[in-house]
Amino acid sequence: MELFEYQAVDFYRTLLAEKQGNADSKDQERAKTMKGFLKDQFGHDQIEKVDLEELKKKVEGDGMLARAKYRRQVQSGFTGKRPAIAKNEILRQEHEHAEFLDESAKNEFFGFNCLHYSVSEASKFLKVMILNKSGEKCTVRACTIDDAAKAGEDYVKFDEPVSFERGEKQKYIEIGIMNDEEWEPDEDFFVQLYNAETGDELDGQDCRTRITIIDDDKPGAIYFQESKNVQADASQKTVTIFVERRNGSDGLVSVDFKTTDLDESPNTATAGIDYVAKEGTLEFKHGEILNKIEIDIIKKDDDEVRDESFLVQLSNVTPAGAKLSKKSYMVVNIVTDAKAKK
Ligand SMILES: [Ca+2]
Ligand SMILES: [Ca+2]
Ligand SMILES: [Ca+2]
Repeated sequence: MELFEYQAVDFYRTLLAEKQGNADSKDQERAKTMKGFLKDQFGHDQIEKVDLEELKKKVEGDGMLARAKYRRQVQSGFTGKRPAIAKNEILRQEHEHAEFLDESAKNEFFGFNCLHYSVSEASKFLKVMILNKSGEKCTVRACTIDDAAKAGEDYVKFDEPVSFERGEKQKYIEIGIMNDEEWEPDEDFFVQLYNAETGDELDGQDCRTRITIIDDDKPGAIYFQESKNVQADASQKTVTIFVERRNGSDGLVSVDFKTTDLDESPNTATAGIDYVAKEGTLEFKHGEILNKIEIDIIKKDDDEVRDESFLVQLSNVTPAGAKLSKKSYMVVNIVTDAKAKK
């Protein structure tokens, strides 16, 4: 990161120039980065309120650690871009750290050191650190709160007093994470700290931490098995169209299907005359990769030579994580002699 080629005085020069409207576009870029750093280190971005010696410490001297952490935080920032994850992969990550909060925004006695964790669904548990800032013997209550992630479905409810001995400045609690086979979006819940005696929610931005559960299930994509048209022999009672699930078979996936006449041409098969219209929903249970649609063909005089087509259309795949092939329809061709036609 370019920021740390700068000295503390560069912050003053650049940001004051910007305030006076004397910054060119390159300086404005720089100013933006510097302000981000100030906000994280001081809780605001007003350079005139920052003590030069303080800033020097952060930028040049013993601020090495703060800078490294800032850099790490920026790089691992959870900006909606989820990590790619394999099925059953264990992944536990920390994102925002409370040390970047302004002291006045924090609770005096208790707090989380990490304000946002992410954990993969297969991780079984997540350890969350609670700080006892006074170091005295004391108790705080920690309790989970649902957001999109629900206790009993996605994680194990936690609601317990956490006690510290004198001198014990931190402690981990363990939150159970529940695994399943169904695709879901990534979902959040919170852990909040409360006064152990009164039950009041504790003030301070570091008294609540967010946990994102990262889904690891691959519901796959739905395709017709046949890549060309399906040939249906006119002598048969039914024609079978196979539908496959590829690139994953986790959880329940469903897809709607419906027969449709093509057009008005003589080679169009007409529902009710040439075949029996049908619509419905195919369900692929967990692990299932093959399904079929059966459509009845209406019998004609033996001497009628047949060559007529209709469509089977797929639509509405669920859940949202499952995909549908670009080719979502199949042409079914009813012919007098399917073998000869092939
Ligand atoms: Ca789940
Ligand atoms: Ca899973
Ligand atoms: Ca899942």
